[in-house]
Amino acid sequence: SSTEDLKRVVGYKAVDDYVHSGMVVGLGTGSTAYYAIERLGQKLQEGSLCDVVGIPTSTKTENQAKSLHIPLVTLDTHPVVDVAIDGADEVDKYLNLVKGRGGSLFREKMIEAEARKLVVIVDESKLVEGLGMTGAVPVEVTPFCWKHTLRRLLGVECLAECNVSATIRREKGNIYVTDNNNYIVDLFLDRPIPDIFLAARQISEIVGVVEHGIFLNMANLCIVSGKEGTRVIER
Ligand code: DER
Repeated sequence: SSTEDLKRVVGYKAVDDYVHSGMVVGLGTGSTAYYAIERLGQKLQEGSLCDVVGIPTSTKTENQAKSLHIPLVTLDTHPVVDVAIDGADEVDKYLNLVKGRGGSLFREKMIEAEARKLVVIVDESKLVEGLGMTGAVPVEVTPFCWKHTLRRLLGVECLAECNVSATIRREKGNIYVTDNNNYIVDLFLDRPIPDIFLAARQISEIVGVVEHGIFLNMANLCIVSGKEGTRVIER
């Protein structure tokens, strides 16, 4: 089946198996989370779910949820999230993640950090041995002196042997601006991150860094779809 079918299967399964009436649901961002949001809208519309409110992790997700008439709230009024459902760019065997290639990592991490259960939904192409090899490790940075922050990111001590390169993310030639009016620096490594906990800490210590796309010890389970069907990996 096509990759879209694989995304739809896990998106729908996440809602069918983990969202119950009365829940506060963190709504992820990306082409896989898209299907979970679609399914939630469907079930609220048909009445098989009720009294569910969503907390969107991006304006893109907010717009999709609004078009499906999913009632939306924020962490300010609903600080406890019963379940969050989101995609990922990479998932390792401990369910540590790389996220943010879609540009929404800050709000995703803020909302998913409050989730009692984070359900990650991926097609099997996202499963990796070591993090940081299939593409960018995104880092949200302040616009103020972003070149200085980019230079500091190039020098993260524990990534010294990974030959790090870094680019400011652009969209149609202009610097990409996140929902939070920040920029994104994409880090590229030529080998997997040796110590992801140390890397996460050293990246966060750089003052111009707002947040990064390494999500450690956050996912509770991961629903994976592949040619042989779907399976659930628990942490
Ligand atoms: O950018 C993000 O954090 C997205 O959730 C990304 O990690 C997954 O997007 P995809 O489902 O479109 O691959």
